[in-house]
This record gives sequence, C-alpha cells and structure tokens, in this order.
Amino acid sequence: MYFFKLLCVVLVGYASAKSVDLLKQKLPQKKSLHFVPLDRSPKTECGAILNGDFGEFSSPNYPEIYPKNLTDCGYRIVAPSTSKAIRLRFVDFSTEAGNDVVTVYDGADSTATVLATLSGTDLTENQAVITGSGNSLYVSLTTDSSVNDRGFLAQWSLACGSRYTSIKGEIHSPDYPNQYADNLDECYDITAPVGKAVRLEFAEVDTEAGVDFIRVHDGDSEAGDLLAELSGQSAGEVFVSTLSNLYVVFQSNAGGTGKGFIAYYSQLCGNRFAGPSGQVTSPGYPGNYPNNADECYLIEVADDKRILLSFDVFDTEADYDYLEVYDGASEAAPLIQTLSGSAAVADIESTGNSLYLRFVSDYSFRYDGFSATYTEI
Ligand SMILES: [Ca+2]
Ligand SMILES: [Ca+2]
Ligand SMILES: [Ca+2]
Repeated sequence: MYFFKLLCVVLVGYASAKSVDLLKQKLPQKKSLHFVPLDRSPKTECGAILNGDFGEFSSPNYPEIYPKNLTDCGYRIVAPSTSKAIRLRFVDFSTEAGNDVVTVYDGADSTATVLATLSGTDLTENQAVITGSGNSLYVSLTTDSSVNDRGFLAQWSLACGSRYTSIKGEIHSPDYPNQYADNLDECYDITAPVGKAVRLEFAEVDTEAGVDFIRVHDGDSEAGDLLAELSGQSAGEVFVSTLSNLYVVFQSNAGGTGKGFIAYYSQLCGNRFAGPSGQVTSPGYPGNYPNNADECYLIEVADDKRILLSFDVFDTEADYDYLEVYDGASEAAPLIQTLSGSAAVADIESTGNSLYLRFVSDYSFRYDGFSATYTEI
C-alpha cells in the first residue's frame, strides 16, 4: 500500500508538475508565529547594553526601516549573576534576505561562538527562539548599501531549566509533600505545541503566608503577564494560558516553611468551540484540506450536558488522512474512534460535556475533509 502510494505520488508529480504547482499555490498560508506590534517601538540604539532578567529591544528605527551600511550594530544583553541562561525570542523579524543579517553570539561580544545567523522573513519557531549557555548574549545587525526593511523586535528572558512538555503531568515544590527548604527560587516552564494551550490546576498550596510565593505567568518566562500570586493555604485554582506556555515560579525566604504545592497540567486545544451547537470543519473546507495538517478542535457544552456529533460530510484519503475523536477535553482522554476514508460515519456521543478532535493529513493527496454539526443533549 505504502509503495503503491509512493509510486502514485511519483507518477502524478511527473505527469502534471504544473497542476501540482497550482495546487501548492492555493494552499493556505502557514499561520504566522509572529505579530507586528503597532505602536511599540523600544528606543534601543546600536551599542546598547541591556541589563536585567528580561526586556525588549529592536533594530534602529523599528518599526520604520533600519539604516543602510550598518557594520556590527550590536546589542549586549547581560543578566544579573545567575545560574540560568538567557533566552532570546524574535517576535518580529524582516530583513533583506541574504544581504542584511542578524548574528547572535553566545557571549558578551562578537568573539563568542555564533548561535544563529538570521536573514529574510518567515523565521521558524526554532529559528525565532535562541537559548544561550550563560548570562550574556550579543546580537549584531549588519546591512548593505541598498534595500532596507523594518528589522526586528526581540525579547529576552531567563530560560528555566525545568521544562514540562508532556500532554499531561504534574509539577510540585521540592520534596513535596515534605516541607520545602528555605531560600528557594524554583521555576517550571510548561510548554504545549504551538496552537495548543496549557491548563494548570493546583490541588494543594501550603506555604508560609505572605512571604513564600507561587507566581503563575501567562507566557514562557517571568516577562509574561502575572495571572496569580498564591501564598498560604488554598486548593483548586485553575489557570489556562493564552498561547502555548505557562511559567511558574516558587520562592521561599529564610525561616518558616510548609508542604509547598502540587499542581496538574494538561494540554488544551487552541480551537475551542462553546455554546449549545455549532459546526466543525476540516481546514480549508469546503475546499480540499492542506497536506501536512495537524489540527485540533475542542468542543465544550454546559457542565451537565453531553455532545452529539453528526457528520454531514466525511471524505479523506483512506489510511493516510484521519480524524481522531476523544471522549474528553484532550488527547489524554479515551479515544472513541479514528475515522478515515469516505464511508458514512455514524453519530458519536460523548459521555461528558467535552469532545476533542484531532485531524491529521500526510504529505500528498488532499480531499474534501469533513463537516460535522455538534449539538448539546
Ligand atoms: Ca539591504
Ligand atoms: Ca519561608
Ligand atoms: Ca493525504
């Protein structure tokens, strides 16, 4: 089967390269990981020395065009003495490809090891986020004599060594449920794939009230919005990230302790559907879905209700493009069914008030996909 498909791909590609190109042009644009801020323009000049655990800087004149003929317009980032490394994120990036280049060095100046050489637009998530090995980074922009662009906007923060990337899991204070130590400064970086959100529920908080704190930030560092500062005794607080990260800090002072905390995290889908009824469709529907899709859909109805899911259309490449239906709010829930091909699909009912769908397509052959209606019952 697999060999047959490979053969088909080769034959189709060979026989109609032109129409395949046309198909490719019609694919939806990849979702941008970046944004263009409208009225933020941090005033940072070449040669700036940037101090602190986190902050923001940009190329000269950003978001207006940068000057021509820059030779080593450098920014030195120095975090206070720390055991954590600096992480740099380009939130916006656009330079003349090939000729105007940003270089990131793993140290205080341009004699340090090069971590990245960036140019052009459309940075991938891996290119946009760079983590150094210590508490300094040097970022340099070099431009040539023609064609300038808006340059870059970048943020730096301290990278947390404790990263949690599973579909679900737990975080807790050191030695929990035994008493935590004095003078702790712990971090927890909970990261879901792009397009998903993180949900975090505290099952127990027990700290010295008013002086030992748990802070929950909506982002991938302490630079993210502070959602809550927990201290003393409590339980049951729930947080959901706006994007795909939550960042938790736990700090204790000298003297006075407690059990600390334990919290459970899980990944949620970014495409959320609420309300008593609605329609869920494959990406691009009623057009063909794109290749290499991996989309999730989270349907939630009122607490005491269940969901009836009815398919009006289901048409995918049998065995290669499929839809998984889970009986709950995430892929951690029980799998009800995996649908693929073009046969009629029977109605599906949830046992609780949520359903989670995951649609996956492979690298070739695009079909209509699916259209389904959900109803609260
Ligand atoms: Ca240029
Ligand atoms: Ca204390
Ligand atoms: Ca396919």
